[in-house]
Amino acid sequence: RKDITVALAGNPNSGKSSLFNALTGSHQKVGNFSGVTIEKYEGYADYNGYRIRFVDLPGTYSLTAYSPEELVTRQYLAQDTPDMVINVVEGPNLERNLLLTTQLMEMEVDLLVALNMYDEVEEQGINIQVKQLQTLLGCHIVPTSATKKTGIDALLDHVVRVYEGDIEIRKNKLSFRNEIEEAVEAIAAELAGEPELKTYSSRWLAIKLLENDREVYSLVNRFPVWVKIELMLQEAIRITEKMYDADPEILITEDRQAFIRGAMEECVRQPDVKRVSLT
Ligand code: BGO
Repeated sequence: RKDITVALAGNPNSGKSSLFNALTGSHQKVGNFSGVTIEKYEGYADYNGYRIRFVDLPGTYSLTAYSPEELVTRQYLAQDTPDMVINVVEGPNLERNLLLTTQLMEMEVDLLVALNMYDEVEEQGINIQVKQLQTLLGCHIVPTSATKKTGIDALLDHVVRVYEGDIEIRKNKLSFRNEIEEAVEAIAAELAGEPELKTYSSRWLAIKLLENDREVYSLVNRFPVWVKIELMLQEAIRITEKMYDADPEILITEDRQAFIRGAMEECVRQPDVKRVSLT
């Protein structure tokens, strides 16, 4: 028997708990994430000779701001390094949910998207080009309905196939505008050489430093390479202030939003508004 560990991440109300229940049935226990009072639900599914262990992470809209839920999620992904992450997204509210998706892409985890509430997507007549969205996000997408229990086996099947490398997809990077992208890559290259940071994606650390993330600052500023990185950050700020009259943090947020808007335009058609008949 092979063990696979999968973390579930998603916005509050995306149907994450419902999906966790559908995946694990009665094989569940609850504990706490270390050091905090946030409950940690764990469970497993036995599927085709694999024991797939699921950890239900707290619901979050983002991995940027500071709430205990966001910190727990980040810490778990960076330090416990699950084999993959299923990002549960609310199909009818895709645009808002993709903000977290872009940030999971930045963490460079192996990602699968459960396009949940797909029953609602169909009922509302929303058209989602799943193949096209897969290419843009650089991960497989499985339509699910946690309440109608559809797509559950397909999801388990994808977990196994991604784990075994049977299905490949080119991980996609959300590229920022040139001035940011250059700074991200240069800083990431400096961080990549630090053995104590090796469970972290150096690209993610670089993005977070440019976003002024205090937690990542205090993680990184104790290493000798910090002296050089601090200068690189100052230089990035100088350049973006001059060119855009804005600091990198603002531009990174803008670029994420632009990516999401582009993805929505390319892949999602809302239903035609029905004419109200006046009889
Ligand atoms: C209520 N399809 C549909 N149609 N609904 C779903 C699906 C799905 O695939 N998945 C979940 N829901 P959570 P988080 C509710 O509880 O799992 C529904 O926060 C209600 N409750 O049933 O809790 C799910 O863990 C009264 O809805 O989400 C739940 O991510 C009236 O989405 C809600 C209507 O799911 C959130 C709905 C008393």
